[in-house]
Amino acid sequence: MVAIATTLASDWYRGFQEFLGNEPEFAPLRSVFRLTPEQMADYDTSVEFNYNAIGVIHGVLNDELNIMLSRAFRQYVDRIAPCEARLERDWREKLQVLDQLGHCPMPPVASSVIRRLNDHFEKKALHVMQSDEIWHPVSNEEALRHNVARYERADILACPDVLEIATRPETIALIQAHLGVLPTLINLSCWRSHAGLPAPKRAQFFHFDLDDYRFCKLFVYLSDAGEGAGPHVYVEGSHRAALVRNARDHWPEGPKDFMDWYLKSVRKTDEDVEKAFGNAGVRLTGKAGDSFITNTAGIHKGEMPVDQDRFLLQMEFAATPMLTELIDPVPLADLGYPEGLAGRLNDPVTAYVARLFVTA
Ligand SMILES: O=C(O)CCC(=O)C(=O)O
Repeated sequence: MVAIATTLASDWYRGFQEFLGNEPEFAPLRSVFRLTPEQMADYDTSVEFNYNAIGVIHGVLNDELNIMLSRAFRQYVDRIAPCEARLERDWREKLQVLDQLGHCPMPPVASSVIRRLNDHFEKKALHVMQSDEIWHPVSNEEALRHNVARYERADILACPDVLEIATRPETIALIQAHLGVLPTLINLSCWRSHAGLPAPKRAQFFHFDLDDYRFCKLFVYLSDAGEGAGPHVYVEGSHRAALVRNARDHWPEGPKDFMDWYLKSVRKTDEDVEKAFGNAGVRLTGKAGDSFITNTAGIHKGEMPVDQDRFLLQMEFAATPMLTELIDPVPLADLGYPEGLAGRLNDPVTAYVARLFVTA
């Protein structure tokens, strides 16, 4: 059932490995990407390799390596999915903010669309993670007893508004400019965070993600997310190696202690984050329909709601096809999307972006 998704990923990584082998400009990357194309073509081997390499590259805080890697991804993807960067003039300011701060506001989603999304998901089953680390369907009442309850990928994909929002040309152009490469949509998530629970869990603590070599997330609030409703909190600039190096060099207990804290304590306290970066993040409060992008390689959390539940849609884009779930793309015709969206998803550039989710 997952042969197509894994083949899509394996073919990409094998092709990238061959590309590196043939391009003298990228010879320095060969000591990092040291597998053969055949090894990269084995899905399990490439997953293990990539997760390890992503962590190592994040931890060495090396700008030159990151710049070269971005250039290599761009040149490789330009060959398999040629695409002119089409960032309109009035979006360039957004790009600067996103590059600099690690987050930027996006145009709000219309209230009629937010209503449709709410209506759609109200009829779908929520799932919670049980002690076996597997997501199980539960009643809405039971879901309220869990910090976070999410919807399944098939139910998310069934709502055309989700891919309509994810594949807007100006959004893709902005993300392409930020990541330095035409992105691949690697994840669609939709979840409710519940108020009134005793303690934060998982992503409700500060952390950074290691989801790919370069990646970012598009958020849409499907409910109001005011102060008591668990807004997204982001430490500005913490996606940049320079800021992390600066924090490392000023950490009172020394650079080694900082790196141990930064890399090894998966969930970070507000106090430690403030000690490292001089602040405990900006709180991205908003109304239903408000939308923003964050580069979650920077330090962030979804605060535990205190007095109001929060409902959120999130779409993740990455430089490489790092699968987040072993689920095959669905044939476009099976989804019954409106003609305009289906037409957009048939365009070769959008088809590349969304290929882990929909296929021709
Ligand atoms: O819920 C949020 O606002 C943050 C989610 C998060 O931490 C993540 O996507 O990595």
